[in-house]
Amino acid sequence: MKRVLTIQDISCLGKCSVTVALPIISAMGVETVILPTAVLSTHTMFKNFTVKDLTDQLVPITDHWKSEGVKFDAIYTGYLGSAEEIEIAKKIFDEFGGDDTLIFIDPVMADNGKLYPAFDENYAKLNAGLCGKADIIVPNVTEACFMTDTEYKEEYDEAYVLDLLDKLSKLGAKKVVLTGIGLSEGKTGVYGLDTETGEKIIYQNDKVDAAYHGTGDIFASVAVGAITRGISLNDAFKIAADYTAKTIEVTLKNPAEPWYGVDFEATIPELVDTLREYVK
Ligand code: PXL
Repeated sequence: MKRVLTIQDISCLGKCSVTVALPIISAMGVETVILPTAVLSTHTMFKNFTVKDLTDQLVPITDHWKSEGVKFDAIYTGYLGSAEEIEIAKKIFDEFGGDDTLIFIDPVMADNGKLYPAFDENYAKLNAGLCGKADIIVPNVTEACFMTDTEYKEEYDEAYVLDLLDKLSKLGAKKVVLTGIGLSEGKTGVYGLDTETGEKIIYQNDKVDAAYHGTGDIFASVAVGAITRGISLNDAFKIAADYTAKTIEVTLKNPAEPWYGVDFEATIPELVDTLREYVK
């Protein structure tokens, strides 16, 4: 069985980061090892959330794994809590990475033109440095703008997307994939570039008109699970985009719709069925 390490926070309530990555990647038939960067009472969109930073635990935990000779097929990072944790993540890539280990970075720090409460512009620059060590990065437009000193635009054309991809490529990642890109009215999806071959990765599906927390983490987790199962990048991002859209749709139909996250638990069986079509 393939094994993924995911490095991100535990938000106890709020369905994001580890509480999404662990069930989804496991359901996709991939062992999921977690390295929690912090424990929060909820994600940071709630008021008065508590935080216990776990920076001082990361090195002892990974040193123990090292002594056990543990290897990972992929390392997937999401929400990291501090500048120091970004530096430690780089060291973990150096220690556990290599030709057989995919480094997948979702530089979670911002959305809708704004940084999340815990972060500043310096953090964004450090995240840009981290992305330089990745095989695949999946920023949204806001994160891409903060990492490349580009003006954020709510409405844009394809030239703007290509310019962002060009600037992201210069950070050093091998594949740069922008998420939440709508190339026409009512659509959303991914627009990516393989910086080595120049090949594009484009997928558009119907935009469901709702914004929920944690959907980026669901998208990234499915993509990581699919790629680790040997599915091509184009198919992996299609599966991830379709699953995320379907899950938002199902959540919207739930009369007791939780506003803090989506009902991915209800759609996991469909994800597993979809996977069977691709992995025999
Ligand atoms: O879904 C991204 C995310 C992860 N972890 C925490 C967050 C957020 C987004 O706000 O606050 C703690």
